Amino acid sequence: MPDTVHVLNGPNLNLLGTREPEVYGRATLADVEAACRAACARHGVDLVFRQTNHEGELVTFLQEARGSVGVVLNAAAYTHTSVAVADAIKAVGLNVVEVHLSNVFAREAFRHHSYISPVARGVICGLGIDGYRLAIDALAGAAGGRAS
Ligand code: CA2
Repeated sequence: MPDTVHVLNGPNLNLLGTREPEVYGRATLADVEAACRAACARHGVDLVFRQTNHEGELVTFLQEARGSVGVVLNAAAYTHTSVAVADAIKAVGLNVVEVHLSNVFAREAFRHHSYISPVARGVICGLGIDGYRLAIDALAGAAGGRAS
């Protein structure tokens, strides 16, 4: 069975490309998925791509990623609020790369704190949709692989 990368997206990211293009760009979530699918194909790994507006469902998605190569996680606003998501990352013991489209450190102060960063393998922010591809390269590439 081929290795799998999970790309998990949090609340409101289903609206990408419809509002605030100056902050989040013009790509839709379908465009993000296509870029992730192409990156995974280059590495010969399968992709599970999901989005949810519900905190508990994001926790379930993380639990369901057990056994995978790793998770690319844009938890959106739950990044800044959710102990439950951070606990799930610790509990599953997965390689998680935290991704944000925007540079959260150039924005409001409440976006500067992340519950996820301390339990993530790495963090990418401010590079738009390219951040997802770079995270997949890190997780699935020869150098990243199953590093813990
Ligand atoms: O920059 C990112 O990727 C964020 O994770 C996006 C979150 C935000 O709460 C984080 O601080 C940074 C918000 C996602 C909402 O997406 C929208 C898309 C289109 C229109 C409005 C919101």
